[in-house]
Amino acid sequence: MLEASLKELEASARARIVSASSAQELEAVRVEVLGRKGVIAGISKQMAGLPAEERSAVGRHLNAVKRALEAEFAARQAEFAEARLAARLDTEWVDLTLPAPGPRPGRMHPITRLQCEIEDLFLSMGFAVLDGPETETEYNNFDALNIPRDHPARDAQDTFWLKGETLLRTHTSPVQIRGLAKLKPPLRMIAPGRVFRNESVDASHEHTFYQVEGMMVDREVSIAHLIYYMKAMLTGLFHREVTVRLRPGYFPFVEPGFELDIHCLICDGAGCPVCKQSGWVEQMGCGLVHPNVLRMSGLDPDVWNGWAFGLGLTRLAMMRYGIDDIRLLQSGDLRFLYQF
Ligand code: FA5
Repeated sequence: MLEASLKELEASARARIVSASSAQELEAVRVEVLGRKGVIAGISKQMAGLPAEERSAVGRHLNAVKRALEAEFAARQAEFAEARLAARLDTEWVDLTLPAPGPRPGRMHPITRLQCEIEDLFLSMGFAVLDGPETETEYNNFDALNIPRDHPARDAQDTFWLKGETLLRTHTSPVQIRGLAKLKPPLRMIAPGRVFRNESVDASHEHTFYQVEGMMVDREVSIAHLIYYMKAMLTGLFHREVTVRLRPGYFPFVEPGFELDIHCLICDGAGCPVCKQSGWVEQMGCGLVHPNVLRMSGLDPDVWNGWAFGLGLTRLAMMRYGIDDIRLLQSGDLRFLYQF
């Protein structure tokens, strides 16, 4: 009796294994047949009532059916796993014959590159490179530079004021004051950095831009030294003769003061939006350090004098790389940046 139902069980289980249409359906059949409370376990329990001789024969048959079905289940499970893998490979594939993309190293921003070159140039001429904070005191940004509170020159640099008597520095000149306090004269220093002005933005004006400050203080410093160093810097940067012109310029911290312009290299002087059709681009202010500035920093202007300049690094980068809109430099546009 049990033998007959074993045969029937084996045949029907095989048929259901073959016809199972999914791994889940197959698993349900396996639990029903081979599980702890399954059909085979049930038959096994019924064997207890059989005479000993018959029990061992049925037992052997039962084990053989169980092993055969286990093998059938395993084979069918493997088929489903393989089909799953094949479906995945159809959608997720990699073309191993494609060339590797290779590392994409970062590159230096044009302003950073120019800044490094200027630092190297001045280091080679014996200058120290100083750093100053972007958040400055009103005293260092204005007062110590001979720009008292009610002085109209404060309005010329639209200031982002912060709490207390602090501000976002409007120029790198406050690092002159820090330099005078830190390095005792004779001294030569430059200070590159970011500055901020509450200005409307156009092709040649940014609210956030870069400058490089430079200063030399010694016993007998003249305008001839200033012109020499400015020319040395511009020739070093442009690797060619750059036409410059000096105009009288007013900065309360220098006397006499000048504006140094360079011939527009974008349009070769013909006129373009960057040079406002004038053929010249203002690059820096410069002059001899005002006696009041030296005095406020504790130096005797009868013993010491010096020159100073403040260069527009962002505008210089535009000239150097032929960039006709200052806004591109801080746009973060990778199409623009990957050109350098
Ligand atoms: C100054 O900032 C003075 N501190 C420079 C100085 C230093 C004079 C030492 C004398 C002695 P000015 O405001 O002109 O000066 O700015 C200097 C340069 O920064 C300009 O020649 C120009 O190249 C650049 N610059 C000024 N405003 C902007 C702006 N909005 N966007 C981009 N560059 C600017």
